[in-house]
Amino acid sequence: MTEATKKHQYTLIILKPDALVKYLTGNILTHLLEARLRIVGAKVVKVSRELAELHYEHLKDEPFFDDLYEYFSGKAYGPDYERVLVFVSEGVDAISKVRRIAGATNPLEADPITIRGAYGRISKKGIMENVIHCSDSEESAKREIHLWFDPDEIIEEIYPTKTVIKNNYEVTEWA
Ligand code: IDP
Ligand code: MG
Repeated sequence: MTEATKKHQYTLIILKPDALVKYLTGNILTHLLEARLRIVGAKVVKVSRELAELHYEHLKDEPFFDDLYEYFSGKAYGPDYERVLVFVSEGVDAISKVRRIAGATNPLEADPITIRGAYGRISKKGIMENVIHCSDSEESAKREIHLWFDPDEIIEEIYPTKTVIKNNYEVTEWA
């Protein structure tokens, strides 16, 4: 890729509950270091059904969505793992770099050197437990970052914001 076509991008990365169950956080972050990205936001989130339906809006009417939610929320693993670790990362060609390191959606088809190929599996219910989510385009990165983060949880102003008054306090929201 030439200098001219390289693009500075943001991407949303989620370490799904199976990453936490298997204590893979360190390993996965080490893989991601290869992309030379800077983390500009990070937090632990308990995923509600509403958030899952918004995040996976393209899948919410699929027959497997209930099982996908059980997995993605961590309910499948018990209360200690009902959480995900969410990051916003920034860097040159961040979206395609992270997608490449993450690997194909189906862990059985993913290259074994990718995160999903190395650590993913298909559950007994047929859910692709593939350890990591990463945005697949600039449009979805923007949508997902707006969904998961408030502007003041990100260290830089990466998208336009506005200030509103709520209960007599000034609050910064996405514009
Ligand atoms: P992606 O995560 O590679 O972007 P999507 O098609 O957006 O793939 O699907 C979101 C997630 O839903 C996948 O990562 C996987 O965990 C699960 N998933 C998607 N399609 C299927 C399916 O056909 N069967 C079981 N699980 C699926
Ligand atoms: Mg996707």
